[in-house]
Amino acid sequence: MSFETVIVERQAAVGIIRLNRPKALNALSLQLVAELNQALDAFETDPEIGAVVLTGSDKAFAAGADIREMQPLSYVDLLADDFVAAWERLARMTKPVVAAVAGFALGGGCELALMCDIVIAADTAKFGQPEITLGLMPGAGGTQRLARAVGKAKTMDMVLTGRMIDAAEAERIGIVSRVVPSAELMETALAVATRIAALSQPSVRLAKEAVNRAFEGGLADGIRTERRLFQSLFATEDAREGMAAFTEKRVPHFRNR
Ligand code: CO8
Repeated sequence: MSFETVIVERQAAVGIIRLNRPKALNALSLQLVAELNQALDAFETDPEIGAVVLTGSDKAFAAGADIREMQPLSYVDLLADDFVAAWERLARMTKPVVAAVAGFALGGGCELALMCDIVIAADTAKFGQPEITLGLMPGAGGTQRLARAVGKAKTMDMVLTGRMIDAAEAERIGIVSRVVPSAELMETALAVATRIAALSQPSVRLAKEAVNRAFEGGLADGIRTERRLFQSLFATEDAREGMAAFTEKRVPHFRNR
């Protein structure tokens, strides 16, 4: 696959997508989102791939939607062509996606990170929802996913003031899973993705689905879904193998069945 605005690579069972519009700090143009989606589709359907790492450059994960592209659009244009809907592809991935974030993750860039399952940040990372400073507001799930991730106090602070927070604060409030020195960012994200890709894929997929359910509906519905998914894993050979390996004190050999 060859694209203009993303670079796609693979390392064993891990797919790597690097956002690549360096002159615009990886602003998320229509072309970039379309190419990102094609790359995600390809990894989603590739049986050799068990997890994906999404990253940007040292300076920017992504500085938001492309403001130059949005500037001429009217309300009616957005009603007629719901281009924000294309952004949701990432959130619909069934395979785990690890975000490796260095530099700016702003606006739609922060929202993309929030759609990922695990966010590893370099100590240089800066997160923010600055749309309010443009007379706008977050439009790709930011108000909803951020509120679920960090609660009302921090969400209102970020969304209503547009201030940026550093990696340490992002970790403290729950946007980020781990902060590492920037030189170790990709190595760490790849290690996390490689570890996940080596596990039983049915259990990874259903565990991801169950955790996501916690953020989509009410508690009773989430608990019920979790129980059904947990029960269904007892139909897999991998669960038999995993439990047998534990009791036999050996390493499990998962075959994704
Ligand atoms: N869109 C378009 N171009 C951008 C963007 C952007 N979001 N961010 C940076 N650029 C461009 C700059 O215009 C500049 O280009 P040029 O050299 O041609 O002038 C280049 O990238 C470098 O940027 P700066 O010179 O500004 O770099 P600095 O290091 O001085 O500043 C900042 C970096 C602080 C990140 C600054 O660029 C900035 O504030 N960028 C805008 C951040 C922002 O407001 N993001 C939110 C955008 S709105 C949004 O994301 C809404 C999402 C809604 C859902 C999706 C709907 C499509």
